[in-house]
Amino acid sequence: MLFEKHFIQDGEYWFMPNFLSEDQVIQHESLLLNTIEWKQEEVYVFGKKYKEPRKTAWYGDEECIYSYAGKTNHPKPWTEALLQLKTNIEALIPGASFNSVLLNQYRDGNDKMGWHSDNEKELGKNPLIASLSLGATRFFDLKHKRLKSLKKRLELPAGSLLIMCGSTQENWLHQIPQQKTVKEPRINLTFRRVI
Ligand SMILES: O=C(O)CCC(=O)C(=O)O
Repeated sequence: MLFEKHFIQDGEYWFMPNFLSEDQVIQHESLLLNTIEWKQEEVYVFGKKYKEPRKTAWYGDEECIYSYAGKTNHPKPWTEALLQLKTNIEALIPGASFNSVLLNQYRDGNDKMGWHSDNEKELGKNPLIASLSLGATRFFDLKHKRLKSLKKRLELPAGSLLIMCGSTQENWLHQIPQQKTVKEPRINLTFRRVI
């Protein structure tokens, strides 16, 4: 299995459309939907409380405390299935070693994730983020932080693996936009190394 490597201005991403087979996708999707402790978290934006427009969960090594959207998160311990996925992804990327995974569940096309970069200080400089998609295909948008005309729209189908690396988080934002026509759920797992 090989990655398609894409070198973009001030960044880099790698893509593998078929990291998981169709059977593996179905197995993992139903297992994760049913066994992960999903929560719809509340966040404060300019002092106002909102429910996040998706469900999330955080799993990993015990010491991986991670601040996200102004909150400190303690991970749940790895499940067998998550550990297996982590090991299989690490085997494809020389030097990769993840100690945590953030899971997002987009219940349908109304759920979304706004523009952001994974640039929290706990991830260090130039983090490598491995993002596995299951369920509905959704758009994944990228835009350069300074060069406003630089934008990209990818589609992330079930079973695909996207790696963001190099200085992508420093220079680019990404989002999962709403897609009202999508009626099925999507699950995304981003494997990370928290320092
Ligand atoms: O759902 C996705 O593909 C993106 C997830 C994401 O951007 C994140 O977890 O930071």
